[in-house]
Amino acid sequence: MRSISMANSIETKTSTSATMRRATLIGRLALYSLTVFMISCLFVLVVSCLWLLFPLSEPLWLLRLHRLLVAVTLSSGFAFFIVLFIIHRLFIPRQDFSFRPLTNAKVHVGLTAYNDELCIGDAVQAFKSCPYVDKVIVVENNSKDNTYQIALESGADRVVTEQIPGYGSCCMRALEESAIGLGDDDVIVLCEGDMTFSADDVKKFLAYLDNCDLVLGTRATQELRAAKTQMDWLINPANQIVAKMIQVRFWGVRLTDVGCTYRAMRVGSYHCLKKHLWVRGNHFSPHMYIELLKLRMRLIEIPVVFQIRAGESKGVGSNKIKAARVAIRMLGLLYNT
Ligand SMILES: Nc1nc2c(ncn2[C@@H]2O[C@H](COP(=O)(O)OP(=O)(O)O)[C@@H](O)[C@H]2O)c(=O)[nH]1
Ligand SMILES: [Mg+2]
Repeated sequence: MRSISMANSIETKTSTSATMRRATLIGRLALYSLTVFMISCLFVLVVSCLWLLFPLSEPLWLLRLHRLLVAVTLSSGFAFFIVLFIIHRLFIPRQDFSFRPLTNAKVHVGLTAYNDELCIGDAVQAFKSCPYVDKVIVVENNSKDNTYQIALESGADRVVTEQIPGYGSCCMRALEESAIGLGDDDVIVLCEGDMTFSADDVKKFLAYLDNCDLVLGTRATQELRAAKTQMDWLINPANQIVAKMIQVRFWGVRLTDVGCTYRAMRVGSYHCLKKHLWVRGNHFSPHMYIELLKLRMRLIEIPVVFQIRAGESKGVGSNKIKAARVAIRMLGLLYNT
């Protein structure tokens, strides 16, 4: 097999900073031109509707505004096409696929928990009985209930209390704690301890880690989702839209979900990434892989099973107001990246 690239674990080492700068500039141009295109399409629609309201008088200002908006729409759409399909292809080197088989890799799972006494015990036991998993570490976020004791009694190898509140704080600590005692070619898995995800999916993550730095779960696959989960009629498509915007910025990667905690990473790649992680809130999930993509590391998204949460949601759940706030923060991250 000729083109198997075993050598380099992390693309950062081979990517020059000039390539990274070019990728940033071209990615931003693509994202901004698409944004202008979408906004101007919306305005063209509004002005066309206004026109219908003034069928006889046809005011001149409306005609001029309409012409201007159509011109902006056409030119931004054209710019988007040129940037993405011509400039990107010409100036950003293609990444060859990579194959670095995981041989006898140890796997540590970090579970997040916050007032999750109803589910953390079952989650720990499920991951402990998974044959691929060596250790299960629970990071609870200063819970007021019995999460700590139940996690310990259920067989967690370690239970740690993270004092700084926030989903992102909990995830960062879970990654850090899971990496303790592991070598660069071992694996850390991040998951929620709320029983929405399945321990049986660990084997899927391990299979794809041969080819990348981070394997990310997606909850967007209907065939793997319980009938009534928090990924409902609005949260699911909204997640997919934000994911596609990220995809435009980092053209080449394929994304369909922005809020899935379940993911697995090579420890060596995590050590390169961790100094770039800082988001403590609910928008940590895309922040982690946006930083990874900025470093031109490899990411593969895979479908995972998604079930109904046991106990009350502390994050977004299916709350539309919270979801809108988190989506705005995620887009804020993306546009400033
Ligand atoms: N929102 C939130 N979640 C936290 C916090 N600390 C830990 N978590 C954990 O992060 C995960 C995500 O929260 P969850 O309630 O499941 O939100 P959902 O997935 O949007 O329903 C769960 O495992 C929580 O227990 C925190 O301070 N805020
Ligand atoms: Mg959850």
